[in-house]
Amino acid sequence: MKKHKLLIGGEWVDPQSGDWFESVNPFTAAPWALIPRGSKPDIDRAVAAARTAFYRSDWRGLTATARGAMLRRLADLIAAEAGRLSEIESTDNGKLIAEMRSQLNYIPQWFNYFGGLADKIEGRVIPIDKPGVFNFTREEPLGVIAAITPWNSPLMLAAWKLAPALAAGNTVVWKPSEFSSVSALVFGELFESAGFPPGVVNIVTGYGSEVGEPLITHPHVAKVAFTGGDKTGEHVYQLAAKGIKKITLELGGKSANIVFDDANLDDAVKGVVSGIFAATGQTCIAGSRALIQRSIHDQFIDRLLDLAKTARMGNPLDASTQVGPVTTRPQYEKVLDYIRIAKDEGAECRLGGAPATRPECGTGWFVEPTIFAGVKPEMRIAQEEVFGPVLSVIPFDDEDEAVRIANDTIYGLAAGVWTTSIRRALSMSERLEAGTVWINTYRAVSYMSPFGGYKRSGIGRENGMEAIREYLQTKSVWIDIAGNVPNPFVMR
Ligand code: TXE
Repeated sequence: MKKHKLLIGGEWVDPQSGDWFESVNPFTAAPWALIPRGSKPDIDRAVAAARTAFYRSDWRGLTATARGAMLRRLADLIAAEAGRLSEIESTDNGKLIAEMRSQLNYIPQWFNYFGGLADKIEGRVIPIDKPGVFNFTREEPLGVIAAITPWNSPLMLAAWKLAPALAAGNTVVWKPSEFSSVSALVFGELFESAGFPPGVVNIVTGYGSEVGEPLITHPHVAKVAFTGGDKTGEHVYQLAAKGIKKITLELGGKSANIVFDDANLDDAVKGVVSGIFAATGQTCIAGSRALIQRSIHDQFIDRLLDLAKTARMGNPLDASTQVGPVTTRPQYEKVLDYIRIAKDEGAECRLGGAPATRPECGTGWFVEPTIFAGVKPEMRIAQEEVFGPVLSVIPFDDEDEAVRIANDTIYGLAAGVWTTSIRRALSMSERLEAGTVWINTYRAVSYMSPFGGYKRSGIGRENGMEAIREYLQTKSVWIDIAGNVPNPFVMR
C-alpha cells in the first residue's frame, strides 16, 4: 500500500503525529492506501506556509494575467492526468468510472474559466457626492482560505473552491475528506508543475476534529469554504463565527423532482431515475423526493420500477456499471437505517429496501436501488437527507400542492420540474425555494452557473461570476484632490 505524505510549503512531508490511517476501497471493503493523520502542528505549519506565500512577491507580486495563466496551465495538466485521477477517485470512493472520467475531463474548465476571470477583477470609480475628492474601489484577496471537502466528488468539489480562491489571489490550505484523500494528494503534485510557488496550495489530510477544527479556528485563516453535511456545517459555522471569518457552506438537500401530468413521461422517468440512482444517490443535489401528479401516479411508478429494476450494479471500475457501492461503511449503515425508518413509518417499499447481495457486488457496501411509495411529506424519509439510492414518491393534486410539499423542508438546494407548459415552467421556477431549478432536465452543473443553497442548504454561491466575489473583499480608497484640509472637527 502506498504511504502518502502531506503537502506543506511545497514539500512532501510526514505528519507530525507519525501516524497514518487506511483508505478503504468501497467495492472490496479492503484498505488500499495509507493516508497521513494530520493534526494541529501540521495545520500550524501549513497555515504559516500559506500566509508567507500570500505576502511573498512571487505570488502577491504576480500580475493578474500571469496568475490566470498559471491556473490555465494547471487545467492542461489536469486534462493530461484525467485518466489516472479518475481511476484513483473511483477506487477510493466507489463512484462509477464513467462519471469520474467525465468529471475529471470537465474539471479543467474550472481552472480555465476562473483563470480567465483573474484579470477581469476590476474596481469602480465612484462619482462621489463630495467635491474635491476622488473615490475608487479595489477588489482584494482575503488571505488564507481553508477549503474543506467531502468524499462524494472529491476533486470536483475541491475545484469549485480552489479555482476561484486562487484566481482571486488567495492561498489555500485544503483538507480533503478522510474517506477519499488519495486523489487530492496525487492532484497536489500538479501545482508545482503548473508553476505555483511553494505554499500557495497546501494539503493536510486527516479527521475533522483533528485537522478541520484547528484549521477553521486558526487565527490566520481568513475564510472557510466547506462542503459537507448540514450538522457538520452548523458546527463549522459556529467555529468560524468565533473568529468572525467569512464562510461559504454547501450542505446538501432534500430536493424535489416534480412530474406534472403534461410532462413527456419517457424523459421524466429517466430524469427521476438519474436524480436518485446516479452516483448511488450520494450527491447533494439528489432528487430524493419524486412528487408525482395523482392523475399519472400509478402508471408513473410502474414505469419507474421498470427502469430502476434494470440498473446494473457492480464494480465501479467497469464502464458498464450503473450503480456502484456506497462510499463509506458509516454511510452504508445510515442508508440501511433510513430504509428501516421508512418501513416503520409505514411507507410502502416497492423496490429494493435491503443490502444488495448480487454476486457482482462482491464484498462491497451495496444497497439495492430502493423506491418507497405512499410516502407522506411529514415522514422522516421525506424530510431528512439519506444520501443514498433511496427514493420517496409522494403524490400531489395541483401546482399549489406541489409547491407546498416541495418547499416544506429545511433544505433548498435544487428542484426538478417536468412539464410541457411554459407558463407552468416559469411559474414553478419562481415559486420553488431552491438555489437551482431544472426544467425537463436534472443534475446539470457548470463552472459558469452559480450553485448554492437556499435555507439550510448553505450560504454563498460556488461557480460562475458569483463565486469569485466570495473570495474577494472590497476596499474603498479616498483621495483628496482639492489640496485643502477642511474643518478637522466635522466629518467630510
Ligand atoms: O460528512 P461531513 P460525512 C451529508 C450526507 C452524509 C452526511 C455525513 O447526508 O450522510 O453529510 O457525511 C470534515 N470540523 N453530506 O460525515 O462530516 C470532514 O473531515 C471541521 C452532504 O462524511 O460533513 C470532511 O472533510 N471539519 C455533502 C468534511 O468535513 C470537519 C457531501 C465533510 O464531512 C469536522 C458529504 C469538524 N468538526 C456528505 N467534522 C454534500 N453537501 O454534498 C467533519 N469535518
